[in-house]
Parts: sequence; structure tokens; C-alpha cells
Amino acid sequence: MDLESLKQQDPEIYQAITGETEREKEKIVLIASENYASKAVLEAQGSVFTNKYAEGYPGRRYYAGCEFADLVENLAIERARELFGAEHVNVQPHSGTQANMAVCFSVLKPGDTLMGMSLSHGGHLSHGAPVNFSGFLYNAVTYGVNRDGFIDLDQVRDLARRHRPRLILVGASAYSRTIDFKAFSEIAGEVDAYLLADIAHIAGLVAAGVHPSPFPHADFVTTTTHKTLRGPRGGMIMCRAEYAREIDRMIFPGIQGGPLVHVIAAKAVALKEALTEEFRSYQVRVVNNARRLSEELIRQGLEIVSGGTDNHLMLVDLTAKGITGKEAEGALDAAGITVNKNSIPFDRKPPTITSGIRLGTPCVTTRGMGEEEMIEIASIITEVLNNTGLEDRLRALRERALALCRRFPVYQASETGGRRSKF
Ligand code: DSN
Repeated sequence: MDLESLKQQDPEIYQAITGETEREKEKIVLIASENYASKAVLEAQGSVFTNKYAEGYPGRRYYAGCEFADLVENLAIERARELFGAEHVNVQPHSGTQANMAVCFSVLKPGDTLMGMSLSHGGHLSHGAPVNFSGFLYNAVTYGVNRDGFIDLDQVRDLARRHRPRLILVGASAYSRTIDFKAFSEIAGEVDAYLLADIAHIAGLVAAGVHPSPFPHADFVTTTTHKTLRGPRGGMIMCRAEYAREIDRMIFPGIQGGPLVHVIAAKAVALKEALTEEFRSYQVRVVNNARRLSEELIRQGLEIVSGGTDNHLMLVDLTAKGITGKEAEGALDAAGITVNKNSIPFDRKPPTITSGIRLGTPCVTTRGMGEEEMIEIASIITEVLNNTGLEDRLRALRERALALCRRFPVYQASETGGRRSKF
């Protein structure tokens, strides 16, 4: 994008943006929750809709001049409905946590019981963690994975029968296996609980049909739009038609004011992209790359929680290597590979240190890397983890990572074959 005015007016911010652009281009990003939004998505988000107030919903706003805001919000809603087969969609949540908050506020009273996956076993902060609204407003009961790293449905059923939650949340931030939404809906039905499926991580996979859909099993489905869905940072709620009024009322005026119309415009663009065959094949490659990466890491002696992956991510258990997640994260970044330290199930180390790292393939797949490149990435990762304290060695590995990045460029200004590249 043309940043000339910014360069003149605010050189410090301009430099931070150019620095970040270089960082994103010149590092192999394996953060499972990140992606590269297309240039079209970035352009929509950087548009004049930044200037517009549009409290309310299309056709019933509290401000004049909303005819174009209505157009983009309606397009975003229609595209999301088509993509996921949802009865009702609200595209206004500013984030996934806001989306979850609106669902909680619409079906729970303070003190009610909700049940979600434990943060320390791969769940999300907003699924009942004590430090989050979902943990301190409600009586949160958490389920986890078994020693093999799989969600323990027997435990989920036993806890549900014992605690009779009013809301069950299913979904995760660090779980690499297929989620059985149907089984969760049967458990929710048995104890008369609402079911909320938070598909933030796997939304792109669900949209492309490479992970089973939570529809028609869940009452509410929330997501972010920037992970595998590859849109702008933001949230979205989908639900059965019968809950539409309450969900809309809870987002606005319940917990939010004016919607971010520029973000909604970018969500609409991403949703249009997600309806293409190209997007479907991208998601297939994301999953194939993750599987290949995990197989290679295992072959080279690393331990993967649950023994592999069915989706876009994996958790590496570093216990046997005798290094922490924090040390691994630092060494990998020095070698040009960006990951995040992550607790593994039954971790004895605090979340600021951890015994694991989380790896995901959405970003590298957007760059066009395939299974062959996963072999090279696995080899670099293993070498880094075997040489964490050796700066010279890490510098040499950085060259290998950089060579890969340059072979698979992203956000290039130039034309490619007469056609502007999408990323
Ligand atoms: N913090 C996000 C992640 O990295 O998975 C989830 O919201």
C-alpha cells in the first residue's frame, strides 16, 4: 500500500510498519493463529470506512449516511451465511472474546455454570479461565485431554452430568485433533445445556469442508476472522434463527457501541475469497503441510502431543529435550522461525515458561510452501533445538530460513506475470 503521507507525517510509525513488513516477509511464521491477509483485505480495512459511525444494524442505524455501510455489512452477512450454512450471522464483534461474551451474556446469568476446555489443556481464555470474565462471572467447570492428548469425551459427559452446566463450550486454541461436535451436542442435549462451538482456529478448515462442521449441532458458533479464515482481525457470531434477536441485541447495544465498518468491509472481502475453489485447495494444503511437518519432526526425534495432527497445528513436547518452550521460542526466532511457547497438557512449568511450542502451517501455506518445504523447516527446527545456546550455529540456520522466505515471497510490490499477486 502507498504509505507516502504516513512517511511524511509520522516517520516513527512509518518505520514501525516497514519494519513489521520486513519481519513478516523475512521470517518463517509458524504461529498457528496468524496468517497473511490478502492485499484486497488490507485495502478494504485501510479504507474510508474508518471514518464512519454506524451504530445499529443495516436498515436500522442511529446515524445518517449509512447506505454504503449497509451494503458492506449485508454482503459480509450473506457471504458468511453461504460459506458456513448459518441461519443468522452477526459480523460486528470486535474479537472472538467479544463474540463469546455476547453468547454468554445472552444465555447465562452471573453465577451460572459453564463448561469449557481448560486453557492449560489447549482451550481458550474466554472458555472459563479464572482470569477472564468467563471465569470470574460464572462457575466455570473445565474438561481436558487424556494422557494421550485426545479430548476425553467420557470425562466431558461425567462432568456435564455432575455439574449440569447451562452452557457447554467446545473449541480450542491448541488442540490438533478433529473435534466431534455431534458428540458434544449429544452431551449438551442430555443435560439440557446450550452448545457454543468456538471455531476460531479451524474456521477456514470448516469453511472448506476439511474439518467437520459444527452445524447443525451447535446452538451458537463463534469465530475470529483472521486465523485460518485469513481475513482481518475480528470476530463473528453465527446462530440458529431463534437466537438472532438476542445475539444482535447483546452485541449492540449490549457490549459494543459503533461497529468497525472498515473491518466489516475487510471481513466481507475475506469471506468472498473463502467461497472460492482456490481457498478450498489452500485449506487442504494447510492440513497436508501440518501433517507432513509433524511426521518429519517425529522422524527427527521430537515428540508431538497426541502423536500428530488432523488440522493446521501441532504441539511439540520439549520435556525429553530438556529445554523450555521459552528457550525454544527465543532460539527459533534468532534462526528466523517465529513460533509461540505453549503449555502442553499436564505441564509442570508456568505459562510464561512452558514445556512446549505450538506450530501451525497457515502462514507458510499462504506463501505457497508445500510438503517439500515442510521437510526443510522440520530440519531447521530440529537443528535449532539441538543447538539453542550456539549463536553462530543459529546465525547459519537463519540463512537457510531466509533462503526459503525469499523463494516464497509475500507482499511483493511487483507485478507477477502481468497480474498483481494477491499476497
Ligand atoms: N490467542 C489466540 C491464539 O494464539 O490461539 C487465540 O485467541
